Amino acid sequence: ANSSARIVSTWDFGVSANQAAWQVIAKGGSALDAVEAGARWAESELCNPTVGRCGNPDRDGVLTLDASIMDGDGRCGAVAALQDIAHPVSVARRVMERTPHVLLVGEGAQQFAVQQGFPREELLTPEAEKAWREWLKTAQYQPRINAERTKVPGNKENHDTLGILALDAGGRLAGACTTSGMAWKMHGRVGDSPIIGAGLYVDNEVGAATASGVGEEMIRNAASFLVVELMRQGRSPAEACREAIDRVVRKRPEASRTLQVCFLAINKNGDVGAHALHKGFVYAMHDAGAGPHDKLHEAAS
Ligand code: SD4
Repeated sequence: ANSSARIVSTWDFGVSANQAAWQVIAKGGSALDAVEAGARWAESELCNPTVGRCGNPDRDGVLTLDASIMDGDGRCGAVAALQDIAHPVSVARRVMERTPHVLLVGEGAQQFAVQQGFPREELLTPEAEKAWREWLKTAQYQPRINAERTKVPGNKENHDTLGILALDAGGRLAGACTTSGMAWKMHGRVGDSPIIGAGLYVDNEVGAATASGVGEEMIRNAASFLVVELMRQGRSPAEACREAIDRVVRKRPEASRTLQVCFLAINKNGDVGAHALHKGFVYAMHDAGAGPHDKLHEAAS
């Protein structure tokens, strides 16, 4: 693969997602195929409370999944509030490639997935159900910042939404996002991850951005689009992510003290940057460079 090819992913499990994605890039595959492979890894291999199977359910005990995929040429697809389908990112890609639409939700998204041959299966694990029953005792919705994550690598609680961005050997960009959303959300709540421009945005002319954290803030600020547009105006990926965080804070200074928002971006030259509202956001980078290929980086905050 061309030495400029590069993959970045959110959080510590991004290391493994990048490896799955890199196998595609190493064979000369496209950024689009690579990000789908990385997201599929997270949806199936990874058992954590915020992505795919093993995700925590909503406050009614229902596990609903959100995902999106976007190609640098502007094509995109997404699914939201999808139940009982293990690979929302691949359903999102089918929405992009086989429908005239961008976003399918709920029952309609599931119907489409089944028509496309995706099996229906129970994804809620006994552990997630147990965690939900435990939560019901207080039933308080309070997303945690998880600033302690970097001190406990590999910790089971140590995971969140996967956002993955790739630049392939042909200089093309693509991105994907997959999540079970905020634990204990209201039934029907949709986060930023399946909203193009909020949790994910990709433009071959400029770069790509993805987000993790409390999705309402990303939607409010069209945040991933904002990051890409700031790069278009000449900001580096790191500067663009920092300015987008500033925007989040300016809009809701009070709320910003207690919720986490994280941005990760890459430009078309392969420069990577990130910024988070609070400490604790790490991202993984993989490229063809010498030395350790898989490095975790802590974002400034
Ligand atoms: C959401 N952004 O649904 C996702 C959740 C997340 O870290 O990223 N958590 O709002």
